[in-house]
Amino acid sequence: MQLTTTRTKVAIIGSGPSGLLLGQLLTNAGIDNIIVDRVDRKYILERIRAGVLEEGAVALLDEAGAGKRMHKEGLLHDGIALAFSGHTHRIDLHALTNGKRVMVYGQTELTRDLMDLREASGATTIYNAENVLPNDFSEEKPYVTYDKDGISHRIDCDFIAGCDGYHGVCRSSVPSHAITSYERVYPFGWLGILVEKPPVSHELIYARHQRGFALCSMRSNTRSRYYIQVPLDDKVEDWSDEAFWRELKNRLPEQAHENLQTGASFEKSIAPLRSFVAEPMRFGKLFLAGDAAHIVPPTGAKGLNLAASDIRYLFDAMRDFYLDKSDAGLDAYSSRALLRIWKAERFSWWMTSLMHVFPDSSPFDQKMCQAELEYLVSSEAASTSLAENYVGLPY
Ligand code: RFL
Ligand code: PHB
Repeated sequence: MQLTTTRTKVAIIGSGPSGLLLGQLLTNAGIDNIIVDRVDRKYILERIRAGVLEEGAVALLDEAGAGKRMHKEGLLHDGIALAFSGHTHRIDLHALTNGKRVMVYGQTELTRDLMDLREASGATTIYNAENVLPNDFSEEKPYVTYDKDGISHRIDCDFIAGCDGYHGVCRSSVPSHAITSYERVYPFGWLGILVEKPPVSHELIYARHQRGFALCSMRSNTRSRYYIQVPLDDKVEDWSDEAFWRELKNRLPEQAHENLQTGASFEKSIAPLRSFVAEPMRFGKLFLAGDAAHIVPPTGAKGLNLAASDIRYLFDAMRDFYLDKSDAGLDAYSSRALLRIWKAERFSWWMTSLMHVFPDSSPFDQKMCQAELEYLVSSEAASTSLAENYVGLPY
């Protein structure tokens, strides 16, 4: 097979939010980089995922120059609601955190903005690359290889950024003795739908009911995103729209029913829930970031936000290396990132444990959840703890 060789400073594997954000920040700083992804732009933009951004993620997108449409079309939220025992309780995020809020803006839109910006800046992205592999990252001269259109390609680089998600090739290329994984798999998944109807409420509702968890979210004032907890072996095909709406209604307090506008869904999927962390996040010249290094269950809305904080640390470290000839940020990257990651893992695990019904939970366990929820909404200290985690811990 024919072979081509190119050179760049940073080879980025993965064109999701982590890879695109890092690429844009590097490009803006004059540090050249190439992004390689195994699928194409259209495929990436069809993955419906996150919806809630912390202020730190919003600031980073602004710094990258990708915030214009987000500020125009995104929705700023000052609170969330917790629903249980037939009632809804508002958590005033804004008041409890000295004025912080979250931005509701779909991951799909944010990814599109970053892709458009990259295209406009002329930086290289290779889509539909096959057999992508990080090589020699424990040596001085790492490189990435891939095949495309019958030609083998090699990218020589200074660093490889592994931004290729949970199922990517970077983490699995690390020898098993050099990496430690921590994992919890939850015994349920989330069935999510998108529907072209106004949201049931102008703020998100997280509901715990004896039949299971439900979440009312949105993408805009006219497009809603709803989720319900389902058993792991349920199939999307088993869930008609009618069955979904019936089950969602069952799990929401009655006062929410009259505002719930139902209709035909245009996307429906089931996501499993998992907590996962791989340590460390640096292996010589290879740096893992985002879902490649860690997964949280979506209950705390932290996955994309953690990807953003990893990129904050990694970009700063690479900029200091190239512009100030300092290794300090690169050396500290893994431990700095993991400190924040574990706190978000704890919050996401706690929210998930509190809001879901576990198949093996005893009547005692159920009472504990009930008591904790009552405490959460009646104690300012407890509500503040939830609020400061939800809006995002400092970077
Ligand atoms: P991604 O988005 O998975 O992108 C990885 C990219 O790498 C490519 N890739 C490869 N490329 C080359 N060679 C290979 N061998 C490759 N293997 C993979 C893939 O094609 C892809 O383009 O990881 P990234 O960039 O780290 O971004 C992480 C976020 O996508 C993720 O954390 C969030 O979506 C999680 N998440 C949420 N996060 C939030 O902060 N707030 C939320 O409200 C929220 N809700 C959610 C979520 C995730 C969900 N699902 C389905 C997992 C709701 C759901 C339902
Ligand atoms: C979403 O809108 O997709 C969403 C919002 C909040 C979450 C998880 C997902 O906690």
